[in-house]
This record gives sequence, structure tokens and C-alpha cells, in this order.
Amino acid sequence: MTPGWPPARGPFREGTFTSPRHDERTAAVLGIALGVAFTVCLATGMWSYLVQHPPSWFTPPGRPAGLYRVTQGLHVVTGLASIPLLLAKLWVVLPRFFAWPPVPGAAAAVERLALLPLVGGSLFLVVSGVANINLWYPWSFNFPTAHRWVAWITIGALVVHVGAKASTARAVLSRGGEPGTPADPSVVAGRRRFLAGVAGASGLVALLSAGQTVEPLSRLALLAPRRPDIGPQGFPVNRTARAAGVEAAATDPAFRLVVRGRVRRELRLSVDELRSLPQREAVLPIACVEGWSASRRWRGVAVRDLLAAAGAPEGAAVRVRSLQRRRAFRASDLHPGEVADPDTLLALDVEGEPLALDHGAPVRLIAPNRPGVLQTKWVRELEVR
Ligand code: HEM
Ligand SMILES: Nc1nc2c(c(=O)[nH]1)N[C@H]1C(S)=C(S)[C@@H](COP(=O)(O)O)O[C@H]1N2
Ligand SMILES: [Mo]
Repeated sequence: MTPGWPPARGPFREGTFTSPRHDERTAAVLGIALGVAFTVCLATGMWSYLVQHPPSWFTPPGRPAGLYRVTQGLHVVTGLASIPLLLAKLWVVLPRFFAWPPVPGAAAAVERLALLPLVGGSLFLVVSGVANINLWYPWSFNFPTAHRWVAWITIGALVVHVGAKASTARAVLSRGGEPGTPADPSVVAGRRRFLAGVAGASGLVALLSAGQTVEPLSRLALLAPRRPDIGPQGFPVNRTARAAGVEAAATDPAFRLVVRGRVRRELRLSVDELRSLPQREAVLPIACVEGWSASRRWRGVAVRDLLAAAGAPEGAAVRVRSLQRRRAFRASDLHPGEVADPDTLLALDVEGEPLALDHGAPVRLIAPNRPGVLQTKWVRELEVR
């Protein structure tokens, strides 16, 4: 004990933290739940990164068509559900932050130092994630990049933390109480109630946000920024035609879709000419990186049919360019497997109606198992490569 500590008055005085919930077993149970949730988030988050920025050794799978919808929906719902777990965990271990002396030894110094990136990183991940899905960008850094780096730092700190705590956790979990103290039934019951309450809060958050991607639950999506059944033609819009600055170009009767690059003959097709080509239908989801998704029936021209008409070589890749001239998402790439897929469409209609301008009229890309950011709207050009 340091002389003068704990102080006689103030928030750190002895007896501040009297709840029996500040115990190691509660901390261990919450820690395991958080560890599982963060591991799910890291795996699904890195999957999202990989499919958006595939390295040379990785080709994103085209099937199942709804895979990204599931992984990214899981990412956001699990991340949101981890918030009650995180708050409860921080509350349970709060007295530890005021333990004195703060660093009893060298090994403990490393362990305590890892708490800084662990706590700071966890809070940053959930705060930045929640801000992002609400389309609120109060910072100047690039969200995915910062979020991804902090995720690795946090998981690194988590591994150190788990290593340091594993034996204590094992001991308190197997004995049903803190080492040395016989399990008091009222304490055990109180802990059960507390943990059940935290689990309930976490489950409720999941239930009230899952509707942004599980369409039968859409009416319950009170905590989700987007409902998959609300928007023009009954589903959300990420960026409007006005925001993208394409209103004039997308409604110009002189619009022509251009197919060029490694082709035997360049194509310049009006909307009527596109409609006179063989049309294909596919039911495919728009699965936004922000976790919402909506499955709809699309109709249009298969990209592979257009390439065949232009005399493109087998196995070609395609860069899809939008009428949009500035900012992100105005182009995306289709790898040869996606080009060959008959469901990779330049859609003109959705659910039997011509596309609304905000959904990418006159023609947009829609293909199986792509993150929403790659489903380019207001397509003006296919460059065969
Ligand atoms: C409330 C909690 C969270 C929310 C709402 C959230 C949201 C998101 C969103 C919207 C993206 C897509 C970014 C984009 O491609 O534009 C994303 C990506 C990602 N998230 Fe989270 N997230 C949360 C928690 C976490 C946690 C706890 C981890 C890891 C432990 C994590 C790791 C990642 C990673 C690695 C990516 C990929 C970033 C990239 O593409 O560069 N997230 N997250
Ligand atoms: N040209 C262009 N295409 C785009 C975007 C964009 O901003 N510009 N946003 C993308 C994103 S992030 C998503 S989720 C989908 C959403 O399609 P929707 O607005 O029709 O729902 O469009 C994608 N296509
Ligand atoms: Mo999106």
C-alpha cells in the first residue's frame, strides 16, 4: 500500500466499488463473450476487406450469391451486440483501473500496458463503426483503413490479455467463484441475474438491428439506420443521382453504353438498343458494406452476352465505369469468373419496373456475391481488359 492511498475522500476512496459484481468470474464470462464477438468481427471484417481489395492470390467466389450479405450483416449485428458486453465488462473491471500500486511488477507492466490498446481500440471500433453505418463522418481519416488497423491492434492486445488472464479465468470458472471464497448462493444468483441481463441487452440489440438485412425482421429494425423495404422502389439508396452529379447525363436521350478495350468491334448502345437485346432475370441482393441488404428481382443484359457481341476474348476481365465523375464507387472490376457468370447483369429493370434514377438508371451493374460498393450505378462504359 502506498501511503495516502486509497484516499479518505473522493471517487477512489475505499468502499467505492462495493457491488459483488466486480468479481473475476463475471469478468471472465463477459471476456469470453467479447472475445468470441470480436473474433467474428475480425473474420467477417477481413473477409470484407479481401473481397473489396483482392490480392493476386485470391479470387472472390461468385457463389453463394448471398454470402457477402451474410458475412457483412453478421459483422455489423455482432459489432452492435458487443456494445452491451463491452460496457458491462468495463464496469465490472472498473476498480482494477484504480488498483494501487498500478504496476506491481514487470510482467504485470506488459499486461497492464496492453489494456490501453485493448480498451481504447475496442471503444474506437464500436464508435467508428456505429458512426459509419449512420453515415456520420466527423473525422478526416479514411474509415475502413483506420477501422481495419485498429482491429488488428485490438486483437493483438486481446491475445496478450487472454494469455495473461487464462489461468485466473480457468480457475474462477471451474470453481464457481473467486479462489478461496466459498460460493455464496446469493452472490451466485446475483451474478446469474446480472449476466442474464447483459445477455438480454445484447440479444435485444441484435434483434432490433438484424432487420436491416434479415428482411422478415425489417419492421423490428429500430436500431438499424436503414430498413431494407424503405426507399425508392421499396429499397434503400446509398448515394442519390443528385449527390453523384449524374442527373443530366443519366437522363440524356443521347446516352450510349460503350463497350470497348480488347474487343473486335466497339459497341455504342442506346437504352432502346439495350432493351432489344436478349434479357435475363436474376434475384440478387444488394449487400451494402454498412450491413443492410435487400434481395430483388433484376432484369437486363448479361455482361457476357454484351462481350460476346463485341467479340471480346474468352477469360477477359472488365472495368465498369459510371457516369459519375468524382468521388468513390464510380468504377469497379469484374474478374473473368464474374464476367462469365450469366447472372452478372447490366440491369435496366428491378421488380418489373424501369430502374429509378437513384438506383442507377438507365443501367446499373448487379452481380452475385459482391459488396454493394462494387454494384456500380449509372454505368457508361465496359472496358474489356
Ligand atoms: C459496432 C461495431 C462495429 C460496426 C458497426 C462495424 C462496422 C463496419 C463497417 C461498416 C465496415 C465496412 C467498411 C467499408 O468497407 O467501408 C467494417 C469493416 C471492418 N471491420 Fe468493423 N464494425 C464494428 C466492429 C468491429 C470490430 C469489433 C472489429 C474487429 C475486432 C472490426 C473489424 C473490421 C475490419 C477488419 C473491417 C475491414 C475494414 C476494411 O475493409 O478495410 N469491426 N466494419
Ligand atoms: N456510381 C456509383 N455506384 C454505386 C454507388 C455510388 O456511390 N456511385 N454506391 C454503391 C453502394 S455503396 C451501394 S450499397 C449500392 C446501393 O445501391 P442502391 O442505391 O440502388 O440501393 O450502390 C453502389 N453503386
Ligand atoms: Mo454500400
